[in-house]
Amino acid sequence: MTLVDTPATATGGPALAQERRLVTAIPGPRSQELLARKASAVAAGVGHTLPISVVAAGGGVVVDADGNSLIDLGSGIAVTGVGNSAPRVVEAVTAQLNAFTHTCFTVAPYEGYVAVAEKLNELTPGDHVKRTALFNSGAEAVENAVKIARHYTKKQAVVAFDHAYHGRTNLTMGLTAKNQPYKNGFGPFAPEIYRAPLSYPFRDGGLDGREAAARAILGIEKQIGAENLAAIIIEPIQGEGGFIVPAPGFLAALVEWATANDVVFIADEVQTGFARTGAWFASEHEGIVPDLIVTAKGIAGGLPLSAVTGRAEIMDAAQVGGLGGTYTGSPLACAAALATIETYAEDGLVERAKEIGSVLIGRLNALRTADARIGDVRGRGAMVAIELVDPETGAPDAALTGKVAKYAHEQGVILLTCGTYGNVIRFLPPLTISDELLIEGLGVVAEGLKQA
Ligand code: PLZ
Repeated sequence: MTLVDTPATATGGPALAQERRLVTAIPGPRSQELLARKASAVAAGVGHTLPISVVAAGGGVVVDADGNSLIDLGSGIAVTGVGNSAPRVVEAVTAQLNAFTHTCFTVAPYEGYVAVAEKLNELTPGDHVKRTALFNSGAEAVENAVKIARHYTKKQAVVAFDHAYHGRTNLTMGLTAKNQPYKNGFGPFAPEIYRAPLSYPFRDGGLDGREAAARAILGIEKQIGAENLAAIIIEPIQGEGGFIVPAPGFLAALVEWATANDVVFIADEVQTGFARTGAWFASEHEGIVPDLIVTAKGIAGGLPLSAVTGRAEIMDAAQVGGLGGTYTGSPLACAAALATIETYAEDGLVERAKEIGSVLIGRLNALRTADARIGDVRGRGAMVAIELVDPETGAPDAALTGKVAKYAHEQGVILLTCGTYGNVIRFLPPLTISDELLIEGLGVVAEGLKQA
């Protein structure tokens, strides 16, 4: 018996034929076989969106074991901005694999980690002196940002926002807003976490950014008190919560208040970071300089890596040995990150994200004009969403959203949904996707809306 029935012998990367190709129904027989094995081997709580067995991916497509080629509008949730198996990443990781695979940076350091820290210190907003610490996952980096902020301020409370998503570990479940499926039955959650109202222009009844910030700040002052508050953590554009872009001025007013009150402002740029929004970091669109910035996902072309970067005096507050972890800043992930960052810069992918954004926003707005079920089109760069509603009442329409997503999956398009009310379709294509594939994918979504 072989351990793997369907070895991933296919070569991925950008050389893969860039086409949507359906040779079986989805799922095809080989994918069904894997899903049956998954059901009997993998814990039921680990779900999947697409019923396929992936063997290769690259450019703007994902290929399954039956030979179907799907248009990728998800990038593995905003991870493969440079595309799957991006050539520079493959080369750098292969070289690192041949040199050494692990020493534990806190036992015996190596250059890759330091070079990634230098790059992040240079690329993130603000020209103050910075330091970086590396971790494995977004949630782990968020936890460490909170640890660092508490240590520096000698305060304990943390404020997160309505619709926030920060992870699935215990502290980050507490920061995450949505009960199902993330929190239900998994408590008790960590203490000293408080929730403030967000700026959500589509559902805020005309509140502008400054007014929404004043509402949040009043609540914080009355219910917590700045003298107890270590940090405010917020996604500059909310991801899982529904691609909510706060009204202009909201983030800047929060930063201003935090700075005046010895509260650390943490930007969670796990989903928005690294060229995704048409800037290196989404904070730049609002002209804010976070004290700490958390990154992951798009940082390393698919290898697990995350980071906290921020003001040297805050980052350096923790005692030696207070930050670390066996695999944090793995040499393989660091090699991948350096190659990934080089790819964004050398291949003009920040600009490409803007172009993808114009294609998406233009076509989705045209759809919206003709279809009142599309209540809102929003986002920046290659991070765009539509919110689906009942045209009469404006109530969220999760059922319609589910139908459109299912249709897209059956037609060979990887399409993700999100939102507190499950009524948002989000577009997160790799920045290496062609306009042709992107437009074809959007066409499938439009057809799904028509048929639903
Ligand atoms: N902060 C803003 O978007 C991860 C979650 C996927 P990890 N979002 C995708 C899922 O269903 O688990 C995310 C994020 C923001 C933190 C995280 C957490 O990052 O790398 O998944 O831990």
